[in-house]
Order: sequence, then structure tokens, then C-alpha cells
Amino acid sequence: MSNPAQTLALIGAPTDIGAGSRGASMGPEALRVAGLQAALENHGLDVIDRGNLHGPANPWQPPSGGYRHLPEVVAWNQAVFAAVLSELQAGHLPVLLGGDHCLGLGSIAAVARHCHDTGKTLRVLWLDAHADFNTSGLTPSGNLHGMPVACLFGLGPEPLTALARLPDGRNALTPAQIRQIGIRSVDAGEKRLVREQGLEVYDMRFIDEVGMRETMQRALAGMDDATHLHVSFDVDFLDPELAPGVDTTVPGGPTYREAQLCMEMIADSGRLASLDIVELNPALDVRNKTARLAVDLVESLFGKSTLMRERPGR
Ligand code: HAR
Ligand code: MN
Ligand code: MN
Ligand code: MN
Repeated sequence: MSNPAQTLALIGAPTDIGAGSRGASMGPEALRVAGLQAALENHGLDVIDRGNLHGPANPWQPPSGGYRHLPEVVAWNQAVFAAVLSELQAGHLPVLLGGDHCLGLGSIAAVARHCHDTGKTLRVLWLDAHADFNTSGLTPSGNLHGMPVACLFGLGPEPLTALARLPDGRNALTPAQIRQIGIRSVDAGEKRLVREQGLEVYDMRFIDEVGMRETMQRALAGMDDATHLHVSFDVDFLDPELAPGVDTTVPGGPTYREAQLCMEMIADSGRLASLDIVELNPALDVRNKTARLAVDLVESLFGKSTLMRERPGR
């Protein structure tokens, strides 16, 4: 099965405005230096690099009213929303190069808008060590990269929830539309909210017990021709031994083979239609190895290994 859109548009969003450390602003360039475009072109994909979006500098201030840098986060997300929506409208598959994960709000809000406009059903896979489901009252840090999923559900500051609101007044996301995979660090209050909202979470304990194959079969179940699949790939999903170049490492993530299988099974679904690659922090990386691993995995996400053999049951 081929992907619904074969022209990829790379969109750089060089900011660390929602993070707890500086450096994710260098993420887009590190992914380019690691050869992202050429790697994807080698698999027969048409890839356009749109260059970088622009937005406010990081003022590095403490939280105010429960949020750090809210006006700047809003500005960056508005830019991401516009860029992602315009690529979708052009029939392209947007690949957001973050930047920290607060940008997942603008990206997925644009995808939800596009699905609303075109009658598609949205499915989001959130690959992350974290649930990113904090609110101003729950967050231990005020960092907005810990809150984008809650904002997409309408739980967050008005300028961000407004960006994620559909023309018919609904929020961009409901619990039925998202699957979180690889989760292993959730704050106490955040955990209560995740349960209350009924999020479908395949945490590391679940992956330990049932394996990545069964996990992905469940996460990808129930999609059809009308499904737009969005993957939000927070690089801290990966085990920090493999991927040290992130702000918030959490031990005990997926191994190299588990991560590959996860990506390969998404590729096999044939539904991938938009992607975020976020939280890569080159200031904390070792010889760009985390960026190179991210490129390797994204190749699998677009079917690198699919070329090698027919899989059973396809
Ligand atoms: N839960 C913590 C907080 O809200 C850490 C969030 C870290 N988030 C990311 N993205 N790195 O997943 O501050
Ligand atoms: Mn075109
Ligand atoms: Mn995240
Ligand atoms: Mn994370």
C-alpha cells in the first residue's frame, strides 16, 4: 500500500520556546546535516525543504500564570499551524522539524482542521516518554512542551485552545483519536487527568508485557481508507542510551529493534499523512548520533524495509 501523499514538505521550526533547556532550536539543522532529505529521496520520495519558519526569540523567563513563554509559544504555533495547513491543502505530506514538542499543538491543530475540511478521520500516534497532558494547575515546570495534548483536548490557555478549535466549535482531538506509545514519565496530577479523560496509553510496562508488535497492532487497529494518520515523534520516546540528544531523557525506552518495528508497522499501514519530529536537542547530543538515528527511523516510517520483502498477512 502506498502512502496517501508522496510529496513530503520539510518545515523547520527552530525554537526551544516550550522546553526546559535551550537547544531544540538547533533540531531542524541537525536533521538536515544528518541527511534527512537525501535519505528519503533514496526511497523514491519527492521531498521539498521549505526552510525554516520564523518566530520570537527565547526570552528565558520563569513561568507567569502557570506558563513559561506563553505569548511566544502562541506565535510559534500560529506559524506552524499556517505552514502545515498550507502543505496539506497543496496535497503534500508535511514533516515538521522541531523544535520542542509544544509545536505538536499547532501541527496537529492544522491536521485536525484539514481532516474537518476534507471529511477525513484523524488518528494520532503520540510516540513519547511523556504524556504531555499537563495543565497550568498540574505542571511542575510551566514548560508548555509538557502540555500540547491537553491543549488539543481544549484544556489549556485560550490562545492555544482557540488555535486547536475546529470551525464547528469542537476541539481538535478527542480521546478516541489518539494512542500514546512508549510513555514512562507522567506527573502525579497529569496521571489523574489522563485517566479521567480516558486516553489510550500503551506505556512501557504494556510494551514489556505484550511486545511492540501487539502494541502497534492495537494502536493501528480500526483505520480505513478515510483515516489520516499523524505521527508525533518525540525523540525522547527512544531509550536514552541510543538517543542522548534530548532535553528530558527517561531511562527504559524502546530498544533499536522495537523502535524500528514500531516505525515499520506504521509504514505498513499505508495511512501516514503527516509527521512531527520534535525534541531533538543537538546541544546535548554526541556527534549528531541522535539526529542520525532519528533519520534512520524516519526512513523506516516511510517504508525503507518494506522494499526488502513481502510480510506475512499483507
Ligand atoms: N512532565 C514534565 C513537565 O510537564 C516534563 C515534560 C517533558 N516533555 C517533553 N515532551 N519533553 O514530551 O514539565
Ligand atoms: Mn507539489
Ligand atoms: Mn513530548
Ligand atoms: Mn517527551
